[in-house]
Amino acid sequence: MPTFEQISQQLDHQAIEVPSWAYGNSGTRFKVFGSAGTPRTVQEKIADAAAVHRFTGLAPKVALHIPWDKVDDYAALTAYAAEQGVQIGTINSNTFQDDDYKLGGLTHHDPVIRRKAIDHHLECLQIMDATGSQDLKIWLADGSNYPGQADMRSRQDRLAESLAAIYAELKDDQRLVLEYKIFEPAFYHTDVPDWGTALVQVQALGEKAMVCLDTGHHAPSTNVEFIVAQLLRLGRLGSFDFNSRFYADDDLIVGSADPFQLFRIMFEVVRGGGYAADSGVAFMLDQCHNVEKKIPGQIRSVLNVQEMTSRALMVDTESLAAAQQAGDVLGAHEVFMDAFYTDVRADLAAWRETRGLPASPMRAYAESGYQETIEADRVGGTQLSW
Ligand code: PSV
Ligand code: MN
Ligand code: MN
Repeated sequence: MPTFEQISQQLDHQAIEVPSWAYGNSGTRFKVFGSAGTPRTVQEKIADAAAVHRFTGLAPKVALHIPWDKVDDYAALTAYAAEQGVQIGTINSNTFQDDDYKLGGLTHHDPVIRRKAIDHHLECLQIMDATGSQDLKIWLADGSNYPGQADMRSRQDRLAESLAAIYAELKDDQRLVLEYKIFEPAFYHTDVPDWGTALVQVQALGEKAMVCLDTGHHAPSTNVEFIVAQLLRLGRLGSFDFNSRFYADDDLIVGSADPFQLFRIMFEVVRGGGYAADSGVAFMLDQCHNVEKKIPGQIRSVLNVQEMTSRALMVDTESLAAAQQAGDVLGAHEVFMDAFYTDVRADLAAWRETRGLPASPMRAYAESGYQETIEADRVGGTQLSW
């Protein structure tokens, strides 16, 4: 098995994009809890994202969600982010919080609503021009609750037309990334429920259209790493929304519910070339911190991704291939598990110190006083949700 030393240089380029909404208050449909220090402005969300990067060196970009993060001057916001030491990353559209979208957005039967949804995406593209963002990420709440409620088939056609209208406005260096989700908020059918549908839709658009894989968006027991392998094989894995789940789209800290799954996913990422610095795969978090503090929640998350990436890089691929080739079932399995069971935490702590980072970002954050400062300073104004 390769040693940590042998793989450690490959950790240098790791970058995980954090979501602006992770810093806002969140909750369930039962209750959104307020918490001291929660951002009241988009700038405060960006400052918190920058803190995650300062303590970990892992999170140089923050994704925005429009209109949650709408501002008047995106050039000024981009400059503000740079002052804080981060960049604005993916722009996420949002057609799920407006009454007009009750029965759908890009798939709606009414051309007026459809046009409104398309125009929202064109506005997102303009924001990307101002922020220098590469990716427009589209997740749709579109679907239906009752059999017969909607014509599922014509909605696919309308989706294709709407996406084509948006795709036509992309600049050469911009991409459209389509995110699928099995259910919720629609409970009977969802217009982009799975990777197959997302793939069919993006393939019809062209080379700059990709699929986003949110790890919480599958049926229980789905082999998510198989989907990773397949999308990479087809050159269509645009991004991840990392989180973990016990039941549905729980949006918990990545690697907390099932670290082994995160390891298996990262192994397929590495195996398929998705970890190369120029692979075009954007690694993002999509999480909400309902009960834990948000900044340490994000720090824990990026560290979990780093830890499982290290272990995945340590799989002895030569021995694995040899065992597979020899039909040695348990031998191959053992090679795989050896890497998974390797504790790299002390190595990572030392690695961080050689790069001027705190050995324990969690402890360093707790001792830094940042949390106390924001809790004392951010009184008054309205706390943001999501
Ligand atoms: C939908 O569940 C989703 O995963 C999409 O990425 C949304 O943009 C995000 O969550 C919002 O929280
Ligand atoms: Mn998501
Ligand atoms: Mn989700």
